[in-house]
Amino acid sequence: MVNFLVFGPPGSGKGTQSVQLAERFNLVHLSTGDMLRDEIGAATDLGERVKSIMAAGELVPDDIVIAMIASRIDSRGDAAGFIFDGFPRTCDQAMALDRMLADRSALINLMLVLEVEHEELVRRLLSRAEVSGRADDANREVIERRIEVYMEKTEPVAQYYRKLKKYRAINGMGDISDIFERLSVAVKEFI
Ligand code: B4P
Repeated sequence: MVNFLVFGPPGSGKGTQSVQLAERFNLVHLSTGDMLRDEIGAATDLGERVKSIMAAGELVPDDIVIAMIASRIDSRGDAAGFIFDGFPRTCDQAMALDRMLADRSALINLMLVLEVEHEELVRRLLSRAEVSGRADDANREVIERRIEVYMEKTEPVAQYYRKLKKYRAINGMGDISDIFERLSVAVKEFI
């Protein structure tokens, strides 16, 4: 099993690129953002609980996302590997993920970190808001808060994997297809 983290600030292209990487390399794509939005869309108790947290640009509590990921990993025991998109976002999530994988004699092979300039992040998210209807893309204040939360709580996760020598910076500026090729070159080293 080979496992990758696609990492970066909001709007860096994690979701966009993860879908394509999963398809090209026959991996299972797990996005905690998509899972949470599905819960909101289905108006489940969990969805109702996280709706306002996400709309404010804050992180959903660790126990919720860790449980969601654990159940998806369990249900896809046959997978050749996973692309984790938007998870882990805190060091506690990272340690929980490492334990989950270790229990299955697996590990994270590489963290792919998309690097994108601040103004470009804001531009992408504001333009997605026009079509997605996502509450958390809708105004600049919330977008800036999401980037701030990333710097405070999520950026330390990159340092965690850097110490494990699993960190790979990828230029996330430019055409989606060019970025995809850069990511693919890194993934191919492990497949
Ligand atoms: P996510 O769903 O992970 O959303 P995101 O950070 O905004 O990134 P996303 O992957 O969707 O966007 P992308 O950069 O691909 O999280 C949303 C919220 O869920 C979080 O704020 C949090 O509240 C909660 N959450 C999720 N996971 C959590 C966790 N583990 N713990 C706690 N809370 C959690 O793309 C953005 C836009 O840019 C798109 O419109 C795309 O088309 C465009 N784009 C991409 N690449 C481009 C390029 N090269 N050029 C131009 N446009 C590009």
